[in-house]
Amino acid sequence: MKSVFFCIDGHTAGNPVRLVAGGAPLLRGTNMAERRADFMARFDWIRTGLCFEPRGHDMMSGGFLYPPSSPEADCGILFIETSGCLPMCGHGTIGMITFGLEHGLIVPRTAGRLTVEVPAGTIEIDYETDGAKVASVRIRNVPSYLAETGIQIDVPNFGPLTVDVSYGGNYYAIVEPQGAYTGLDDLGASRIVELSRAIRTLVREKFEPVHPLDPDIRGVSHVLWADRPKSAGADGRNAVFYGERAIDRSPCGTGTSARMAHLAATGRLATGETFVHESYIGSRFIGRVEQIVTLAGRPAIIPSIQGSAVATGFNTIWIDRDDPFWAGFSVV
Ligand code: PYC
Repeated sequence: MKSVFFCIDGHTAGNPVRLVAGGAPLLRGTNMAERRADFMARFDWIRTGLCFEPRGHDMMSGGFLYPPSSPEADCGILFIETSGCLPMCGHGTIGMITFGLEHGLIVPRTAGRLTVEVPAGTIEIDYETDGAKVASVRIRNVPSYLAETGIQIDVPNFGPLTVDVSYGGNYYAIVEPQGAYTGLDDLGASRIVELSRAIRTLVREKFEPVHPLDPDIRGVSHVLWADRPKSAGADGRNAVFYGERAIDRSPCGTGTSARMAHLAATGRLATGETFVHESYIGSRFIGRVEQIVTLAGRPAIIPSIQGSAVATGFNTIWIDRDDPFWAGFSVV
């Protein structure tokens, strides 16, 4: 049996985005959180088949557009990635909104504005065009908050670290320069991946965050290494680890949101202030603290993230059950 998926491939600030424009399964559920649960229970083979080797790679990320459940929204997004079906993905949203608008899959009711349902909640988008192209997309993200501070871990062959956990649509263990961690360039990509896996395991042993409004959103999935900016005009740099071997090539939308919530909660970023975040490869998102809110009684922020994406081609991919690697594989 062959299942065929028509994809628009591209990238947001360097990180891959695969918008699956044809072949989305019909899902049960009245909102994107319920549809995500149904997809994970019945269709996870589509994610692994499209994201893992041999059809994808360690960083592969993307998703599907679905009709919204509320009449106020323009569309829904279901995210797929090597790390799972994320509640929210910033670079993925910027890419899928860009490709969807450029190829007529999303037709806005109000030019320049969209309301989008994602598993983590509802986000507001505004975007700018340049002719037929989408020049930039800004996401007003879900409430983001600092979940825990001062988690002490001892990383084998590295040393002790004190880590905070912050939420920006996913939960991030945030490592700031300290002790043996003197900066991203001193570590290099392979060492960041190796250490991140150990750090994620050690943090998970000590703390399991649970979203105060949605218990299905839980657990530290990503590790964000914070660093000083490298180029003029940036306020910070990061490397976000996800899956088993990926470093985000973009500055990471939910990571930037989590980092802004972390900085705001520790008095280092004020409401209305921008935060230009550089990625490991030097691409940028412009973040901003839009509003201070409360999330089930906890102090939180509404962050925005702005960036741009480029489509690189159409890709018709099939998954054939006769292929021994039909569901994909990952070499860890
Ligand atoms: O941009 O939110 C993001 C993201 C999550 C994982 C990779 N990118």
